[in-house]
Amino acid sequence: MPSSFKISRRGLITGAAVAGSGALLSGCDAFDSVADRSSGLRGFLEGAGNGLSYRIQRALIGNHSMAQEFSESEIRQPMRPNGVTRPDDQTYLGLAANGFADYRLQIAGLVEKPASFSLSELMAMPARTQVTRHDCVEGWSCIARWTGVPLGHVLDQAGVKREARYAVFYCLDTIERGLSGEVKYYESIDLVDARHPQTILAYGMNGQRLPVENGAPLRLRVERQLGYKMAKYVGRIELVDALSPIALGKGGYWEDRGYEWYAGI
Ligand SMILES: Nc1nc2c(c(=O)[nH]1)N[C@H]1C(S)=C(S)[C@@H](COP(=O)(O)O)O[C@H]1N2
Ligand SMILES: [Mo]
Repeated sequence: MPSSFKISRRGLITGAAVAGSGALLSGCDAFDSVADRSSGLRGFLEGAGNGLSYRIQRALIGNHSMAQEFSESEIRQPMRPNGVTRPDDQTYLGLAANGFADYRLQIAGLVEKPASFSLSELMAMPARTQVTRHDCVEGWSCIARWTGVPLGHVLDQAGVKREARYAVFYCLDTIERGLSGEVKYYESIDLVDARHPQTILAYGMNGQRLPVENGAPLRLRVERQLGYKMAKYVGRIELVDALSPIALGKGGYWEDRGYEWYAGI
């Protein structure tokens, strides 16, 4: 991604977020070499059109390759929060005030039976813990230990219809307040990534409840892609057959502002 793009993105982020990210930048390392965005393969992939990049990556890494996992000793703490870190939405604040006891994750769209799950129901489902590296497009990485329920398991509870191709994540936080109104964060992945064994809805981080900064009560981990794909504060997951009808049509808040939809690492 050209550096001019990074600058334009920083320009889009409003005051507090910029101040916060600057202050915390030293808490995490720059990209590890494997994720170096200027590396030959990486640059080649990013230079390609988005659809082409997606197909090449799928061909190169396959549908089932695993993201690298690390040992506990490699955890760099604290996990650096980024983007929205303290949602001020009334609905969210109400849920947070009550320790998310009234939170329910909604599963809707192209499913056999729309469903909703409380946090304790999600925590009672099969759990997976993984120590993985989070790479933000801004050029820093963190390693943290994530615990959650495999997304595939949750989707199976609702029964995904055959025609569904993508899972869209609607978040509880407002990322943008502008002249054209308020925008809550949203993201999407395809069902290959949704059913990948390392794709989890995380409620735990580094052995604790997921902090508000990092997306409490529930955030997506999709380990083969960049940080902006990993929706925090997930309130609703909708199964769809196309992304074009959603918001500005590119499948995510940052994608609608120029980022690639398939943000493979
Ligand atoms: N709901 C929501 N999810 C989000 C964001 C956000 O602002 N709101 N920022 C994204 C970006 S750019 C990154 S790098 C990661 C940051 O996750 P962290 O705060 O746990 O470091 O969350 C991603 N998911
Ligand atoms: Mo990011």
